[in-house]
Amino acid sequence: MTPLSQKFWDQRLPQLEILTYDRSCLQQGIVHIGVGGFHRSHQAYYMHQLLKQGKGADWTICGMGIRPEDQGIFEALKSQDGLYSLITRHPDGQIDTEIIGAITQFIWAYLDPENALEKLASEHIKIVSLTITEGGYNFDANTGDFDFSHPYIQFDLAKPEKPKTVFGFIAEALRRRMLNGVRSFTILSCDNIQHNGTIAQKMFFAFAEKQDPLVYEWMVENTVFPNTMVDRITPLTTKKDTDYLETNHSIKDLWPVTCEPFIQWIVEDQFPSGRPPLEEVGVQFVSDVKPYEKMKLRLLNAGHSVLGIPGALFGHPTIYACMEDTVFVQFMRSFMDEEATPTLDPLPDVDLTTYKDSLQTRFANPTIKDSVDRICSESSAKLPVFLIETIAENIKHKGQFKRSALVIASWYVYHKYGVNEQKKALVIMDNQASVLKKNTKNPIQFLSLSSIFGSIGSSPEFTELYTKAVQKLESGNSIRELMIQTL
Ligand code: CS2
Repeated sequence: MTPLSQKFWDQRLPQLEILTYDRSCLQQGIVHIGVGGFHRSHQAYYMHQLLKQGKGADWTICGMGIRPEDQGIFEALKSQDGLYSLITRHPDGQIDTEIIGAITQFIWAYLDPENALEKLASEHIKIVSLTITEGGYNFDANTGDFDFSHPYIQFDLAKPEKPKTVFGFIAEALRRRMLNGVRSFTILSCDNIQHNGTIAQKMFFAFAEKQDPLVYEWMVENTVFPNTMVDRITPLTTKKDTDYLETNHSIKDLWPVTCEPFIQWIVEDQFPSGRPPLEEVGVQFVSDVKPYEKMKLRLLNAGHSVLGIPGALFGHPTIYACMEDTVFVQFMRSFMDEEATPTLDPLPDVDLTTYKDSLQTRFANPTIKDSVDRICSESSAKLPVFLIETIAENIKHKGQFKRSALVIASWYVYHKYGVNEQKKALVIMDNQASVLKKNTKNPIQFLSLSSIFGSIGSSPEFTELYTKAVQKLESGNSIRELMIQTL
């Protein structure tokens, strides 16, 4: 068994694709904060494709982790010289395995903040990209404002030189760049948030304005935040993946990534300090990404939640299992057709029926066992983006919301009882889990969490459907039966 490392790369094992570029000649031009599975299956994969074409040598990625939880990825990438295996699973069973070389360093900023700041302040870094999750932007979904109350934010405001949060790191790095006469980097949000660049801009500006008005003014003049739409289904890595590599390729990889074959990245082309020529490998650069983002968030991501939350309650372990169940498929499709689609903006080059069909095919990929636990995780940050806005618009325009009301009802029951219909404990991973649980004394109290639900709780039509659904679930009806009734 060969542990994955640069030495391994140099051996160019015959059963893997021949590696065509010399990593010793590469420079870094990007810092990516939040190196999880998704970054590694998506942005780093695109960069790797570019490097294979002999392009983008100045644009490799320095990964960065800010949280204590980033220790695992730090240790894995450190011992593997930044390399990892990407296992792409096709619906027909074909599996492609590739060793990705685009991440050339990883800094665990939590352990070594000064090293991280030096890197971020370096003139070579032209882009700082982010996958810090929907919750990472630290805004109140109800007011849309930056939340200054978090103790780490307070710490960073008071002690700029030793930051703990992404806001503190970026502001301090930009302060150093400003003082040293180095151009700003572009901040590229790659999270599933509508107007992710615009939201990032608002949040980073709000923090900087409070911390250092000079930096804030400089950022307003110099720092650009393009919006992006990112897409590739990337389940959590399991033992099956590490075992697969060991058995089939004799590779010992501490943290490989597995994903579907589909990949898409649409980006607004605003990079005053330059960017890699990613159009060469299929990235689409457009002037306005917002309609694409909205389509993806309200169909793909919402589709996942619409399957995943009822699926968890029913006892389906994966999105694939939900797609094997025709009731779930019909429920999701009618949600997409009747509730989500009417809220979308026209996209001249996209046929929505084809897009929705393709989502169904992707969700039904039998080789991608995407767990409903992953989909349900952090729903308190996801639902405001994926679903609540759709509900709010349908309330306003007298559209349909009966399926969404059932999803919210199942989410209430999910938090209140913490077990599925077989009384098996649910795996609840949510930053807000205790707050949500505390607010399950009755269904109306749950909706009063306005930072999640906005004002949908003030609609009598919505609350009636939702509370009736909760009552039915609490009196022993199966979620699946209730789904059938909405079709
Ligand atoms: C998922 C996404 O987080 C979720 O609930 O919907 O991670 C989804 O798989 C990706 O956005 C696909 O691009």
